[in-house]
Amino acid sequence: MNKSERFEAIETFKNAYIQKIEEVSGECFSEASLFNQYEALAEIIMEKNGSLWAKTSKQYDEIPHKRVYLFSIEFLIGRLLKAFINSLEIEDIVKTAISELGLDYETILNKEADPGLGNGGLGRLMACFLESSATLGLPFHGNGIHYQHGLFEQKIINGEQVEVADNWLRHGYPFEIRKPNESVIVKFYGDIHYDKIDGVLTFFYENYEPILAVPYDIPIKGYHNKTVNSLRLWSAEPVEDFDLPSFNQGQFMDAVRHKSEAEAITQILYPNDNKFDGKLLRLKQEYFFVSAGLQRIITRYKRYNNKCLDEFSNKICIHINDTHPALCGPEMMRILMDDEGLSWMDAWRITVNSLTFTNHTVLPEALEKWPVDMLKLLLPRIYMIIEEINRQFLDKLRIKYGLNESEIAALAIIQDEQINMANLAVVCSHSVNGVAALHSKILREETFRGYYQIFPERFNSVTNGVTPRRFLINSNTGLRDLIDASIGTEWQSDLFALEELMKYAEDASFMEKYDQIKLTNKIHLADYIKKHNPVTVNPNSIFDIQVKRIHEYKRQLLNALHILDLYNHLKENPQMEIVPHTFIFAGKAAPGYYFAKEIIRLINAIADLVNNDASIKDQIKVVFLANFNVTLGEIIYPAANISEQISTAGKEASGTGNMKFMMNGAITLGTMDGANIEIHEAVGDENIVTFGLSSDEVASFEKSGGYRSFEVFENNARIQKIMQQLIDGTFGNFSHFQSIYDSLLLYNDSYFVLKDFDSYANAQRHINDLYQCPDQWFRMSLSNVAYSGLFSSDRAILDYQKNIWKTL
Ligand code: 26Y
Repeated sequence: MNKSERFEAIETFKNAYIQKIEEVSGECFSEASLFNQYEALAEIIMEKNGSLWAKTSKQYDEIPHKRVYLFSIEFLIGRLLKAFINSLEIEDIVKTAISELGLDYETILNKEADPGLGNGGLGRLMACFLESSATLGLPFHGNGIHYQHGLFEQKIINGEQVEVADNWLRHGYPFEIRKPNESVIVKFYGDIHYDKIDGVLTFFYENYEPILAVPYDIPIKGYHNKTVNSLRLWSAEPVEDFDLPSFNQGQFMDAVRHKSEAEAITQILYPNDNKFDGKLLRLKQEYFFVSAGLQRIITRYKRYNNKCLDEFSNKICIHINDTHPALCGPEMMRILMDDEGLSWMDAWRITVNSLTFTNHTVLPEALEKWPVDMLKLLLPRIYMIIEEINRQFLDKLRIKYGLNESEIAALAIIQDEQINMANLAVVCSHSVNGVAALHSKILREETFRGYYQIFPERFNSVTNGVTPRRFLINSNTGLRDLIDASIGTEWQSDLFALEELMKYAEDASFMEKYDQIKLTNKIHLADYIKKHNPVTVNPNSIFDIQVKRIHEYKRQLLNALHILDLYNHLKENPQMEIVPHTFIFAGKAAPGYYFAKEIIRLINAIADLVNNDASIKDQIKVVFLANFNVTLGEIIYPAANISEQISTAGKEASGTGNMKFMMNGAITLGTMDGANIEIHEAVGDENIVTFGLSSDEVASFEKSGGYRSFEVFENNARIQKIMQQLIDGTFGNFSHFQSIYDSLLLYNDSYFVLKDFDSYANAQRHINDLYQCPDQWFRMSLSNVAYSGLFSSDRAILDYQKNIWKTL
């Protein structure tokens, strides 16, 4: 049988699959394990991808469009097998064949590891961008790190987060191809000497430590087309493996040490998001994937362009995802000057014209600042180049722009013996953008104010988006089928077409089907909850969900304290009735972030109290689901009624979970922050519930030293009660939450939790009322689906193409 015929009919697929199972397992079909069944399916699909992959590369080489390379230290891609199968339009055949063979499709898919090669929003956004670009057929490739261990697995033990190493490669990963032939050397430490040779200053880099960078490529398949792009992840290895017999004991130990030091670079993903901690190994990671990626891109470019780099920036765009790859600037200068022999001026022109930069956070503690001493020691040549970029830039500020010394100091790349990586990224790029309208405004007016004054043309804004394939089509098949049956399938590649759904807003039979789908999704989640947590939830209750990293600014604490208050209400008024509510949380805390871990412990303590109190008659339930990741998200988003997006205004750059919920018909309960503002605009005021201080109000309190949380406390008996409960033994004698109490009262509540409390509680009451009008609720929910077109990553990628990468 020809391989391409495998997918043409159920029978041919069955035969091919049986054969593949026997090949991978070395056993008869009936003896093979579940893992073999998964492996075989993955392999068959990879063979199909492989031939499309080769064709795509060839096409790109023949018609040389401008290529975009996305440099990111995180790519949170999620499981791939189902996405591949659906994108290849073979789901029906594969599913039916597998079931006719007496196997279970979903169970097989569940054997796949979920690669946790990212922390949260930023890494997941990159995965959405890869998927959208492939779907749009664009030459767009990712460049990142092949972490041996991804983000830790979270367990909840006695209500607390416990971290377990994530060994995602334990059983091998069938979707990557190792390409040892394309390995490159990345150099660390050492000394720089220079000499004038033929009148030209020439640099020699000696005594460096070479590390081998080996690429692993993962195919990125476009939806319902033939495009396969690449995500290239670099793995660190010792340059030479050692030859045992020739070593004496001492050399052997050195060699082993060198091997493990080399491999350490790509051993683990740093689990912090939003807190910079300046570790040498992290700096090594940043340079490692930047250098490896750029070397390879430039080598390849020269091969196809007669070794001439003049046109490089017209053909290639290197996109810097946050500051983590900001060494792209100096590294590109190094390659162009030291390896390719270009002058500083030519190298600088090519560098700036090739680089574009996106910022993802304005929290000051997240901004990367590397000590000069560390950088100088680890990357001596790169440091020299940064110094020179800085020197020339400051001269320009003085001479061309006439800035005074204090204005200049604020814009310097090197400040207080530290390299300010955001400043480096802005200076080395020709475009800087934020990820939602408000965030971009804050970048222009606050974070990069001085830069905006001198380079206004560099500043852009692109609101984030998410891929509807993963977050609706493949994960909410009920809704997908209903939409297809109602308005056709065009919306799958043009999400704006969902607006047509509004013609069903008054259609009772559509509403019935729509509500039934939501209920089915909620039952599915309820089953998952039952399996993993000691609680049974009512699928007819409101599913009110907050899933995201645990952080003070995201204010899971506000949500938790409100639940405690609601519980108090129910206890005080036994006759009171509300629509039953299930409050669902999930998310990881950075292992070193004590306060975030206390928030998890508090949520679980509240869950324990509330779920086990029969007197409130199951009116509220609280669930904390362990180990939130992309796979769990795919079960959660389709089941939500309420999407909690309640960050302190001005702090959440965009948010993307808000978009995933919206697409699945959840109603946003949110502050006017990040992309919530644009969601509000898209759906209209009547289809969202907003509350709380505006970002201007927060900023003006902050400028005057914060607000006085004690005053709020003094004047609010309900707040007094919940605060008291944190420390009075309500949660058992040993379960006090002193640090939470102190942060809210003694340390003035930096994230305005108490300040926004009443407004939030009112918003929650409003939701309770709205839910009791099914027609209105349906209309609100449908409007959220219908107006989610703007939040497709297809739209975001088109914006980048048009305004930033200039590839359209
Ligand atoms: C420097 C290090 C500590 C660091 C590591 C990870 C700093 C930041 C991060 C990750 C940031 C991040 O995920 N930001 C989120 O990016 C999303 C995509 O743009 C936004 O939607 C979200 O609001 C923002 O918090």
